[in-house]
Amino acid sequence: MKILLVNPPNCGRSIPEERFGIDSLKQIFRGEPLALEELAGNLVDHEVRIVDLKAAPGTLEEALNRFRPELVGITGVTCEANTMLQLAAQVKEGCGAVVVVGGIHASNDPAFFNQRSVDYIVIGVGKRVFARLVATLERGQVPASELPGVIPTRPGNVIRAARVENSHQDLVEERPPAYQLVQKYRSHYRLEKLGLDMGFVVSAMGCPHRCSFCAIQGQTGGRYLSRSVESVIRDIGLLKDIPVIRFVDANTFGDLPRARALGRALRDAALNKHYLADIRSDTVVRHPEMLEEWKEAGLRAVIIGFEEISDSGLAAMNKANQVRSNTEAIAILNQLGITIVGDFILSPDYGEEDFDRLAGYLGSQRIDLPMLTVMTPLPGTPLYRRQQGAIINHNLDYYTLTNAVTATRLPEQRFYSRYAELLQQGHEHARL
Ligand code: B12
Ligand code: SF4
Repeated sequence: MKILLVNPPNCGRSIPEERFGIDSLKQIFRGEPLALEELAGNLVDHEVRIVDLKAAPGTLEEALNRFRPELVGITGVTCEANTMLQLAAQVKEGCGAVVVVGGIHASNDPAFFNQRSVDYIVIGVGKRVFARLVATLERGQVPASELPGVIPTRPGNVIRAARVENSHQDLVEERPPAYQLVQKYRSHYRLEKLGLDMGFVVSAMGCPHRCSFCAIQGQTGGRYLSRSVESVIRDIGLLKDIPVIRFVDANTFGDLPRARALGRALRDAALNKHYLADIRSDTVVRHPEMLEEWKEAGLRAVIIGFEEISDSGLAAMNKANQVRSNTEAIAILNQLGITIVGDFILSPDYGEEDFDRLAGYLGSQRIDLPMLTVMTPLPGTPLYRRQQGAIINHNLDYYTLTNAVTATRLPEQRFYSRYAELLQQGHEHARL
């Protein structure tokens, strides 16, 4: 079958820019579409292409005309969901191919895609089931609803998403991502700050924790699935001379024995690369020796969700962590010389004093690259269920985590000015 996999363009919108002319909060992100490469890696008997509209905006039409795909798969996060539907409509109009959507938004809010332009919604880790769906379609059968994680759309009717709990087999780790399919876009996947090429590798999916704002639970149906050390090393090898590898896992260290073994294997393999990985602060505090080994292996930077600077704030998010462990982790990582990318979540409820407190905390700690987002009730999360009634902006284009979609306590312009100021201060001496 001829299959085209589509990565949407950067399409998030920015309230501070549109209403108040503050353009420093609008962010453009880039990196390879690993979800699509993973899916393609398991479609061995088919002709598969990837079009990356983040790297080459406006090229879908040309790809449809040239390739005439029979099936098109579209990925995307929540702020891309509206655009995914537009792309689906463009596909239907352009070539009438079967349209399948998947990814983090589809997994958390499948009903959103119950539209005429979409034929199937895939939820959870789609790698195995997508190949089965394609095979079923190729045989000309109407895919039975028994394919776990595949929902045929029924526009105008309520669709029911059965709970999917993915297993290790869904990772199909014996089949590597088809990295070669994005070769022509490679020069776009750079770590701008360092001017170095960066490649993505997935070593685990899901997360064992349950933070109320986090959409990751929908990725695997709540399970934490880690891949074998051998398959991870193999994928890094496939990225050949790319010097920086970003593990795109929500939590690379969720299974300690595996994480330890992976660190040692990376060290022994001496691949001469730098690694970026996500870790929780409590893991750093409990296992500094493991971080030391990872540092030897090439760990350059960690991404940590510190989120809040009070224990009550962390508890309200069900973060199951404490400020003390955040601060201790920062000290340990500073001492080891591992760069810290630190995520913090500002509440729309922030007053002047809250901005002052956060500015004070950031000023007192050495966090190399603070990432500041605004608390956003993402569809499908426990936070969304709690705050649904308080949402004032339902347009998903704004769900980029840099807009307040519930009312701000401060006047909006003041909120965004202080947010922009904090970000500017944080990024003044940023390094990676
Ligand atoms: C790498 C990454 C990016 C890359 C994506 C590269 C690309 N696609 O071009 C870049 C840097 C561009 C990016 C950007 C953003 N990101 Co981002 N990103 C990630 C990250 C770290 C990993 C994603 C990944 O590659 N996973 C590995 C792949 C293999 O897993 P996967 O994507 O889930 O795909 C599997 C399944 O979902 C399924 N699947 C996926 N797509 C499809 C499609 C079909 C047809 C099928 C059948 C199946 C299927 O099969 C895949 C293989 O198993 C995640 C966090 C995480 N750990 O997941 C955040 C994450 C996805 N990003 C997030 C966000 C919010 C953003 C941004 C808005 C910026 C921000 N504030 O962080 C922007 C959005 C871009 C824009 N402005 O339009 C959120 C999304 C939450 C949500 N519900 O929207 C996440 C979950 C992180 C978080 N903070 O919670 N991101
Ligand atoms: S925020 Fe981090 S620790 Fe919490 S559930 Fe999401 S991935 Fe896991």
